[in-house]
Amino acid sequence: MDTRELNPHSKHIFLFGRSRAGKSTFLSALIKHITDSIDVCTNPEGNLDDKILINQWLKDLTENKFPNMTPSGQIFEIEVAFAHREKQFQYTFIELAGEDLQQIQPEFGGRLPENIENYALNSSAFLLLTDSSDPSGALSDNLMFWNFFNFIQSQRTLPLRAAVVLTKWDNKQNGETAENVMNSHYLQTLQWVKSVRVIEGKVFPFSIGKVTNGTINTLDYDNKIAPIIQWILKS
Ligand SMILES: Nc1nc2c(ncn2[C@@H]2O[C@H](COP(=O)(O)OP(=O)(O)OP(=O)(O)O)[C@@H](O)[C@H]2O)c(=O)[nH]1
Ligand SMILES: [Mg+2]
Repeated sequence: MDTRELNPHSKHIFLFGRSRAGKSTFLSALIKHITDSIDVCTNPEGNLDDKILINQWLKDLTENKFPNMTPSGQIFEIEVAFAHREKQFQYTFIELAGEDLQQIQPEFGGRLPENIENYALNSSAFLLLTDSSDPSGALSDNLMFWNFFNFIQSQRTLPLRAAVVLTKWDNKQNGETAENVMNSHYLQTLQWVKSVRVIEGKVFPFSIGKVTNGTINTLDYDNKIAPIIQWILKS
């Protein structure tokens, strides 16, 4: 894995979740939303691989395509700098393969690769993504989040900013609530997110839009992304 210095002028946002949780899809929608609705969006200091990835994501979205699976062993820094209501913001979203993040689980070694640890320990906020349409995977995600919290907590004493993103929400029945899903399948995660060790812990449902047979039929994510961006802007 590459080793890069963390940009000290940018707040790092760490995305955590297993393979196919929907991390890249979520992040591509977030970047597209910022590009479309906020004054300027650039990635001034990102390297070429990061820029190629962002451009590919934006192209995929305009063609209603899902992003490719993130290659294992690479760290992408998705840098966005923008002005919003006359204030300047700069964020670096850390985009990783679920395969690498899963190493936190005891059966995969029980530790994140060292340079991923470095990003995790220096991030300002954490987004924990889980596939809300997969109850059988929820149990292991709940455990994986628990292991991740324990790792962060063992290294940092201050409370952290963390939120859960329930992805693929389009598969849910009308009337289903994020609270119900958390209470049914992610009890420890919910307790942790709502505890005093987490600042402004939230649970956000998210979907890219209407998906039929694995293909994006209609993009419809802006109203789900907007409150998440508001939450990020406070970090
Ligand atoms: N129905 C539905 N399916 C989704 C949605 N987002 C992602 N998917 C499906 O989930 C798959 C995985 O999504 P990714 O965003 O690539 O997942 P990831 O967490 O980045 O996975 P890795 O790169 O392997 O870590 C996609 O290829 C889609 O098939 C969504 O909002 N709704
Ligand atoms: Mg990915």
